[in-house]
Amino acid sequence: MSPVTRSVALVGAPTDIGAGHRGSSMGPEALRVANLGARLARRGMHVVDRGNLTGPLNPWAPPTDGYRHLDEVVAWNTAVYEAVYAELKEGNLPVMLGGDHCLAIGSITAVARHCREKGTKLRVIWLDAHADFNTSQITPSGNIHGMPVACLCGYGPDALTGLGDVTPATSPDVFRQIGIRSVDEGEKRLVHEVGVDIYDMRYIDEIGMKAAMEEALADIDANTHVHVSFDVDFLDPSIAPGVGTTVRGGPNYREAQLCMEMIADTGRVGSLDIVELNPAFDKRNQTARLAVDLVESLFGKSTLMR
Ligand code: 6HN
Ligand code: MN
Ligand code: MN
Ligand code: MN
Repeated sequence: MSPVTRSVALVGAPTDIGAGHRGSSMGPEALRVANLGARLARRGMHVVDRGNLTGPLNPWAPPTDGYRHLDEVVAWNTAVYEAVYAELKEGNLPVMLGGDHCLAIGSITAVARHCREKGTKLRVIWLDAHADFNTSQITPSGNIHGMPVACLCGYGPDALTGLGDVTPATSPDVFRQIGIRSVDEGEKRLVHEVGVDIYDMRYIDEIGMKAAMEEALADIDANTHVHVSFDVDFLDPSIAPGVGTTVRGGPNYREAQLCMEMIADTGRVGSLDIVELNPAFDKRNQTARLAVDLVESLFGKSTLMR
């Protein structure tokens, strides 16, 4: 671990604009109630909570041309992009508190720009049950939280693929997707076509979380910025019921903890999204508390005795 005190900036983005269920708009507050800031401070980090960004309300409208709420999604992502870029520019480690996963378009577009300016290599560790690689042509729902990785790789509407300094913001080789177990028909064809590196649950079950993570983290070096996009539905719903899109067969607590500890061991984590937490589906904030516990592991809390 680096000896310098990391300055962490919490940036709330309270919206469910890209989701198929209402309620992830309450995610930032649930994470605060679960003591995210104090827990990270206890790990020796300097934590500032920037409060919440603002943006349009959710009109809860049907899809138009394959997208639900495109204008509102653009507005929220523009706010996230600017806020996350400003934190990186100041040397802070931004933690974007979602909100649904469409907001990763803004945060990762900002991180990609920061990496280009710094000359660092970007790696995105995408922890999710879903590949989030739909387009307006193939989406079964029109919900943009199913599209962020595609948008970041240039497959999406101009207003989202061109949010940053360069279009597209990233490319498929930047991503390592872990925990995937629910991918739509057309989406599956597309991720194969563009070559996204996916560590699905079948693979993790067969070789184990340790070997899977060793592969996923293999080419991270001293000049790599690791961005973690933590969709809470990555976790098995038996331990994490507080999400709108539960999919059975996810990592258990020990697997998730190992995954986070191994990412922490790289020492290269430079930014984080915590998304899709939906308190309307949670029980006594347990999923928020679990997410906070795992984020502590991501920032160096270790069960290791040797
Ligand atoms: N997430 N593949 C489904 C869709 O509607 O596109 C679900 C997406 C879920 C997205 O959980 O971030
Ligand atoms: Mn997701
Ligand atoms: Mn998901
Ligand atoms: Mn950096």
